[in-house]
Amino acid sequence: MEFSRKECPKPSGRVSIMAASLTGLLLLQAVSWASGARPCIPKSFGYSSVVCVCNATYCDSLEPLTFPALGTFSRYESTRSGRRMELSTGTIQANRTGTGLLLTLQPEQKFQKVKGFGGAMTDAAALNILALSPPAQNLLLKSYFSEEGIGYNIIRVPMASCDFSIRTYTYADTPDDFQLHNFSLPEEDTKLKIPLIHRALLKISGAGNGKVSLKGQPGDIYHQTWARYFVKFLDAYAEHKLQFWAVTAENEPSAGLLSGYPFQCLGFTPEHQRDFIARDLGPTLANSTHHNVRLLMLDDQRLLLPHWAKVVLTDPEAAKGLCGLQVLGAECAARLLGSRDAVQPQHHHEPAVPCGQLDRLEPHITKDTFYKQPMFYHLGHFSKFIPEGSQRVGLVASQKNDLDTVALMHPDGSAVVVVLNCSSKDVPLTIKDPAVGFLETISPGYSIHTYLWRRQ
Ligand SMILES: *[C@@H]1O[C@H](CO)[C@@H](O)[C@H](O)[C@H]1NC(C)=O
Ligand SMILES: *[C@@H]1O[C@H](CO)[C@@H](O)[C@H](O)[C@H]1NC(C)=O
Ligand SMILES: *[C@@H]1O[C@H](CO)[C@@H](O)[C@H](O)[C@H]1NC(C)=O
Ligand SMILES: *[C@@H]1O[C@H](CO)[C@@H](O)[C@H](O)[C@H]1NC(C)=O
Ligand SMILES: CC(=O)N[C@H]1CO[C@H](CO)[C@@H](O)[C@@H]1O
Repeated sequence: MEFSRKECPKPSGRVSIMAASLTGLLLLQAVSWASGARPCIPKSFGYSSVVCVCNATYCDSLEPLTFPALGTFSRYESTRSGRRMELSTGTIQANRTGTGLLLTLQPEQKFQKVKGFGGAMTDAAALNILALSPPAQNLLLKSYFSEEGIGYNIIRVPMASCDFSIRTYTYADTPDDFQLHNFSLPEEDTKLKIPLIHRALLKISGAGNGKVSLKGQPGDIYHQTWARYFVKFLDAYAEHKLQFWAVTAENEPSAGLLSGYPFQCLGFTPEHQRDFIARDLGPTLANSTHHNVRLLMLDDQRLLLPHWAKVVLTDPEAAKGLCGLQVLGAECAARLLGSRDAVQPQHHHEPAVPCGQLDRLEPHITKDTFYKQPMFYHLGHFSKFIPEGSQRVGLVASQKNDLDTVALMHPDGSAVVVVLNCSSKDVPLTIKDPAVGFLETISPGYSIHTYLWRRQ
């Protein structure tokens, strides 16, 4: 039994890396950095992992997604020790050679379909991105939205200010203006977010119609007016040639119910949201030129499910207006450099809220540089390989284990499996696809892998 592992490729190197399986057979062969892909320039801030440093002339990138030949598979690996989505290829075996954990794909067991992956274009994000020089901004947007990056296809846009703004505003600050005559977009939208959204959309291939999803962040007006405010917002963005895929009825409705919650918010109980959707927002949207924009509910923490969904969906009028629900992940994740958050520009505007205080660990700012955190690549292990329309399918483990796994089928029938090992041990592993055979591999300690193969 032998493991062989070389160091991460250096920027200059075009090395091939080999990883040997436990059986001694050479199953995985690393692919050298091809012309399009550029390796991470790692930097450690003394936390468990590293960040990748980008500037105006250099940023690590990936090849556009290509599929391995039938009978072979691609493996993309990121590790705490510093690998970042490194590609290797392996041969699918007719018979199982490994022992230990077996994960069996069950394509007939079908779950949800995926719309996509993305991030939020908040005021703080826009200010930070625009603090970089235009070439560095481009590399940042490419990292997120292009085929050489992690292929995000969804952008969440807060309506008016939110907890990532540097001032508090709505689009209709005139009291008792129930017809919203004074509705207008401030410079945060017209000068910061909208131009950046356009540039991001240019990076997304095939995103000509610019559909984006959005999050709401309310002011304090009556329900009909509040519903009209949604339509006014969609109208205003449409004037800037941005058409939305969906709106959420309210961002984090439960937060507004906590006394002393420090951010701008509007509290909704599930019953209140149900009635607002049924009587106001649903009909108002349906009767507007934006009737094709989907309406999503909840947009809050997962632990509110399934109760929230049950309450709202019991009303047929509310259910009629809704297309789905949205669950938030860790929006305000701790931002220790080299620990978890996605991208950290060195330039830095404080959001108006405590979240911003977590950012202060950065070194001080002079250079036109941004850092891609481990979380960026972690998300990339999903976003780059799981296109819109993919469907989650069954993946059954032969024994109890600590790893997190998920399997999906692309619309064209190719398979994707993501394996996360959050502990220190290297573990041999076999993925069985009844249609093609066995993928023998290893899940190294503190690693995330994406596997990709054709099934026909
Ligand atoms: C940008 O990064 C590259 C790669 O690390 C480096 O060679 C170059 O000197 C950097 N440019 C500036 C202006 O710091
Ligand atoms: C693979 O297994 C089949 C039976 O399942 C057997 O007939 C065949 O000889 C095996 N092939 C190899 C290369 O071991
Ligand atoms: C609101 O709009 C009205 C009519 O368009 C205008 O007269 C008024 O000055 C506006 N008020 C504010 C506060 O912008
Ligand atoms: C739908 O819109 C039209 C014109 O915009 C308006 O006259 C009508 O009252 C609206 N209907 C509802 C149910 O809101
Ligand atoms: C792939 C895999 O089996 N992952 C392992 C990650 O580490 C834990 C702890 O050692 C194992 O239990 C998992 O099985």
